[in-house]
Amino acid sequence: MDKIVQLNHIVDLQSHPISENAFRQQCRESLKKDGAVVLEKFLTEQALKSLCDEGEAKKQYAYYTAQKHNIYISDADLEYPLQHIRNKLVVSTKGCLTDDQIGSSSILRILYDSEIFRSYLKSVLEEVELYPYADECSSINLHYASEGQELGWHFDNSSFATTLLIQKPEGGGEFHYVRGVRDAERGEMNFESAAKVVSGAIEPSKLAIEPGDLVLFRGKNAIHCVTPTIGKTTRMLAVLAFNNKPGIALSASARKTFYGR
Ligand SMILES: O=C(O)CCC(=O)C(=O)O
Ligand SMILES: [Fe+2]
Repeated sequence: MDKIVQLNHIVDLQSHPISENAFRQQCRESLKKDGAVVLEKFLTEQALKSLCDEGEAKKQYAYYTAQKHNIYISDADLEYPLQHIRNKLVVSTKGCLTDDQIGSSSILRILYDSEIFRSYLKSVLEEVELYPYADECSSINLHYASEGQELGWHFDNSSFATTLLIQKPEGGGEFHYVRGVRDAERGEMNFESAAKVVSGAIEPSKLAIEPGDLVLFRGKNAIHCVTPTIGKTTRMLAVLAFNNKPGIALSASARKTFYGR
């Protein structure tokens, strides 16, 4: 099948003309201004249905973890007390399906590999090139959060993330964030603000997202979390991860922690 025809089945290209320069520029400006872009109903109904079915069918193969981590998702820095925000532990509980468990015919893979989609991302993120992870786990992930499961406050290690909400729970599962808390490039940690966010003294922004929406988010300097799922419907969310340098792989210990192998 012609590539654009194939992409047309997955993405609502009428509402989101991702190959057009004017549209790309509009997204680029929103991302700069708001730190996040939500493309509503990015996936066609047919694609969303297919991903829901795939997610449900593969749920049993997901690796479930309950992890304690600091907000930087890094080892403790013993220059600071253990209760200091640098080392304070938060909890993340979720199930995860890794790249090598996502089939070659999956819509997620077709989208991930699509030249048009990648060129759109490069243009919006102002990156010269985008590369998949060099390990077999990290490029495409499908996250499951069943009742009570959540993602604790954290900064991402990667400079941006691309997510697609596949299934929304009855309650909870909300994406909360505060922009510009740290400046990783300048080594500015801004512990004070980060601590206020985690303690609830700073009110976070909430991103309203519905199934089928695409989110572009700069999570390296914006602290964020996902609140616990309420009810029996599992939150399912796909993460499409790219790097601006080739050959990046998660360390063996990070892989073990996140993916159990
Ligand atoms: O589940 C989400 O909406 C965000 C996921 C996220 O922050 C992450 O995977 O780092
Ligand atoms: Fe994140």
